[in-house]
Amino acid sequence: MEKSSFLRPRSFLDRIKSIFSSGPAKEHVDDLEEALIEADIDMSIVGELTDALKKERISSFEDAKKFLKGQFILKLKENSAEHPKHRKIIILTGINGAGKTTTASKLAHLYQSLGEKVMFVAADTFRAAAIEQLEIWAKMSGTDIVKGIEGGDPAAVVFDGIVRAKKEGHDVVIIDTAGRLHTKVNLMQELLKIKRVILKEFSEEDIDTLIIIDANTGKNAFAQAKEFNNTLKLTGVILTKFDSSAKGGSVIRIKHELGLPIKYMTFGENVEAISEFNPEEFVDGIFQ
Ligand SMILES: Nc1nc2c(ncn2[C@@H]2O[C@H](COP(=O)(O)OP(=O)(O)OP(=O)(O)O)[C@@H](O)[C@H]2O)c(=O)[nH]1
Ligand SMILES: [Mg+2]
Repeated sequence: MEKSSFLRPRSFLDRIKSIFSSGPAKEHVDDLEEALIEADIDMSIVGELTDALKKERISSFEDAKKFLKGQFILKLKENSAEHPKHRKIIILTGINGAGKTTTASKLAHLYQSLGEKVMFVAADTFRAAAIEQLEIWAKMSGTDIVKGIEGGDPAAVVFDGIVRAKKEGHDVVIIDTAGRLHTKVNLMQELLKIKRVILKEFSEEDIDTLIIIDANTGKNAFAQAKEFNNTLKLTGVILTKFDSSAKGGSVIRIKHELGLPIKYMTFGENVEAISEFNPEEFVDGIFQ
């Protein structure tokens, strides 16, 4: 997988530092643009930022850092006030190993602590271990679970789950799906089928379709979000593994270009290691 320069925050910062050590921003526009592009900032923002750096007559590294931090936070906060906590049905999607199943348990724990009745649907029928993984947590926490059999049709399991949730009055259904590459068309269509099945009983407004992205992913994070969004009309993103050394990726681009809210961040294997996404904390990580 590609690595972003956010993965090496020092190199991004070092570049900005060396640019400003040799004069004000207006003399180094090309270098600034290049540093921002390599940090995965999308082109539409890069022009805006370099123009502003020139106009504001920013000439020291400290001022540039402060300015860029403020701008990144602003971009991440754009239009994000009005999102509800969650909808009735949550589909967790994403590439292999991103943290979907772990996040399913964390979300269940979080919503249960708010007094909600939660149901899991173990729709990763690709791996028996995935069903067991969720079942262990379901047993421990007393969460209802609907599961299929290895090799079964995930959409059929989902249908069973939502019918039961409707009958038994669950507040939220958390659907764990098998990891898949965004480039595999047939596997992406399988997710669309899951969504269609849900639409037989619920409406689009009842469904949160989230992509789980490992926060250590670089440029590829944007490609993942874009493809999943094209197929599924995502409603948000969860970033995982904030506790590892690396930070970020194309998160600002995902937010700005695709307009997808970043809902939560996770920071450990413990079931409580989840919080609402915090733009300040995220940007601090980039500028560490
Ligand atoms: N350090 C850390 N590890 C995490 C976090 N979230 C998940 N993991 C670990 O990442 C690995 C993959 O997590 P899973 O939840 O199984 O990922 P998945 O997306 O369900 O994987 P597939 O079902 O195989 O696609 C596991 O070893 C998890 O313990 C996190 O926030 N921090
Ligand atoms: Mg899984």
